[in-house]
Amino acid sequence: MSGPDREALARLLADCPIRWGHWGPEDEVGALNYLTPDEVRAGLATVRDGRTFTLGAPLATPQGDPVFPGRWAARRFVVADKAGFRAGHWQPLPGGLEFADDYVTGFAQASTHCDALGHMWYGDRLWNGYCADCSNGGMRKAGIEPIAARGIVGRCLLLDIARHRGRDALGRAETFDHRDLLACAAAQGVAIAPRTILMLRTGWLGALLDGREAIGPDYWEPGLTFSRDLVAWFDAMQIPCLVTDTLANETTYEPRTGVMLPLHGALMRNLGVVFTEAAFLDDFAADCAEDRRYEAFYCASPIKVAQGTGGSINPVVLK
Ligand code: UVW
Repeated sequence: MSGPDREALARLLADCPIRWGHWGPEDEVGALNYLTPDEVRAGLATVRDGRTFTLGAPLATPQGDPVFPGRWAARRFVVADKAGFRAGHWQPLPGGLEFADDYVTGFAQASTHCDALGHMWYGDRLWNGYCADCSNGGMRKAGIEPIAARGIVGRCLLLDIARHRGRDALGRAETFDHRDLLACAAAQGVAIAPRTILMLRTGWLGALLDGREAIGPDYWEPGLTFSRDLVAWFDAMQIPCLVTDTLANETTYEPRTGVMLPLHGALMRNLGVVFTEAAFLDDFAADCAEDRRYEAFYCASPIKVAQGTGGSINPVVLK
């Protein structure tokens, strides 16, 4: 696909709502402000039998992690292990204690992760109007630390788009929008309440992890597709956080203009919606399909990378 001009995204989003200043000039957590103590209690009220699910995909796997093309997977290097003690590279601590140590390196946006609000921008302004030069040498504004300090806690709702379409997983470039979310919710017998942490399952990550999908040079993922109505819906519903089982939380290109990742601009930069990507939703989704309960309590916090653009996250969901 040939690239659109550099102003195409700004034109596409020209009439979309922007929430800069809504939570004051110093805000760095955006729509997470919607997750008030009342919302946390509403989330807790969904918990009935104490079953728990974690959504983190493996990190630093030998076969390579789910990462967007252009990034590379996290790597783990063994620094200390029993073999090292046997070979005399390491000496036991006084008293005899031995240890295993790892060194892990990789992109903040590798495998399951949460994006800082300043992670992507256009027109030299990032979330809340901060100058994009705040990103120089580390995110001095709208980095991941304020999100990690606050945590992402509230009521979540799984919308299982793949199951709703009668499939294990959506295909390459397959799209859906807010009307599909409403139809899926209706089919699941649940209403989408305002201020809900939205979890959208495409089945894509499960397919990748078991080898039915691959990230090739013509990668184009399934997911939400941009429209002004969709952005207005997210704004009106006060969605604090979007969680999906794809790498970018949206289909890679806006089909009519070829603009890449417009919802990163419209939702993350302009509305302050926090993105959690590459979450493994299949086990939780199977449970929801069985008991027909799609709402749950969601509790997560990314790792606190100093001035980071994002951080690994392993959300815990309770039913
Ligand atoms: C992409 O993969 C581009 O998404 P993000 O950078 O938001 O993780």
